[in-house]
Amino acid sequence: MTDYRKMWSDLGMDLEKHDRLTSALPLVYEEVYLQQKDRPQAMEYFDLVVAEIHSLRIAELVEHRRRGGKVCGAFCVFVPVEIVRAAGAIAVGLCGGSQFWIPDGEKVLPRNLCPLIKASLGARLSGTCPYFQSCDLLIGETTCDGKKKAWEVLGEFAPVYVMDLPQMKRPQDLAAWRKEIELFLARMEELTGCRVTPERLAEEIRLQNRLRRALERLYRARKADPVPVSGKDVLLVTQVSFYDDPSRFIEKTEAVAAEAEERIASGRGVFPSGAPRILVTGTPMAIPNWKLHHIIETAGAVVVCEETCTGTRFFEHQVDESRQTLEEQLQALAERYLKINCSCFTPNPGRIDDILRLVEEYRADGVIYYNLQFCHGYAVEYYAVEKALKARGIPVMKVETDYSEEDAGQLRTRVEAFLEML
Ligand code: BJ8
Repeated sequence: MTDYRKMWSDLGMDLEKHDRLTSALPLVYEEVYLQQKDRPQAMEYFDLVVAEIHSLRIAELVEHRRRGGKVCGAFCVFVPVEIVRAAGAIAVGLCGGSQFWIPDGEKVLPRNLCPLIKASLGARLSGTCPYFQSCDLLIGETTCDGKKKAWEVLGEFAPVYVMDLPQMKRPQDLAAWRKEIELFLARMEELTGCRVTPERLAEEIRLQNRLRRALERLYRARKADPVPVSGKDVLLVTQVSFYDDPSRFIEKTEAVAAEAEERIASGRGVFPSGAPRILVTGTPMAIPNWKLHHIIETAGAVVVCEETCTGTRFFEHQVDESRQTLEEQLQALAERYLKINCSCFTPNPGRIDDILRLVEEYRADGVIYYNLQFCHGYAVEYYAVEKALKARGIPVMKVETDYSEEDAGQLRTRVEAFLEML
């Protein structure tokens, strides 16, 4: 097996601390993933990705940079990856999902802040995330207050560019967002020294649309009863999409989807037919945050859909491929991205419509509202979501948690009680 220590050391990582981070992962993965019964065989690829999460893909990024290419890191599904790639750079997702990074994050951020933000900055400060270390530019965005202010702190440790995302969806907001995407394109061209042509952009738009369709196809399979693939496995696939090479990811995801479709045809499932079906909605779950899904799926229920940014908000809606000129393409990108219903928008009725639609499409028996601690946008929006669900007689439960395992027992008890009343 290749020794990647030199590569990590060249990236300026803290090897001793990194050993501590990675030593825990195989055990957790074994318990959460490998002990599941009858997983699709095509999930083997994703097991390999996790086993080699800090090596194989990083070696590709290192090679890309060795040849003069750039790597950009992002923290939000609003960042138009198509533009990053059309400028010749590689985009990777950097949201932190590990408790390991929290103490380092808390050295520069308040304790009562969303764990996703603390872990993201902690990953950079601790020098234990090779993705962070491989980035030439970090791309922040003005979504929630916590993130927006955290970029100022992060800027002290690495180059950061911030996209100004509007917080409403009026025509003037679309125009402002379109302009912001144009500025972003110029920044990407400046970074890479490559001009973004309509031809290159069209290619990347098609590629990202294919990636979205591959995820959509996999999600569609979850509408069946019995469910052919676990929620945990699909969550992992979605999480990996933020790191992997897009073409390879599409191929591997379609393989899982094809296997799931074969299972549907033969009536085979990973959970018994009639197992309670749960829709999870709320804040994103960055790798290796599998806590809630693991609790739900070891309590006898199955997660059939995630209305989150590591779920449908990431892949729903295509970018219109019929636009020809750069001007038109930027408009198409602005339109597609502004359809994402993040709670940072006010008002945000589209998210409620989405949740109601998805409950029906995926035949969910109940909804679990997943709220990372101190994420105020989603916490406040719970009021409207709960009201809409209750009006239709759909059971809903709110879970507010962080990345630690301290509340796992208590959460399990609450989830089990919720499942019993479905
Ligand atoms: S589009 S959900 S990826 S901002 S959970 S950091 S909102 S305090 S991650 Fe997000 Fe983009 Fe919105 Fe999606 Fe802040 Fe909330 Fe933390 Fe969040």
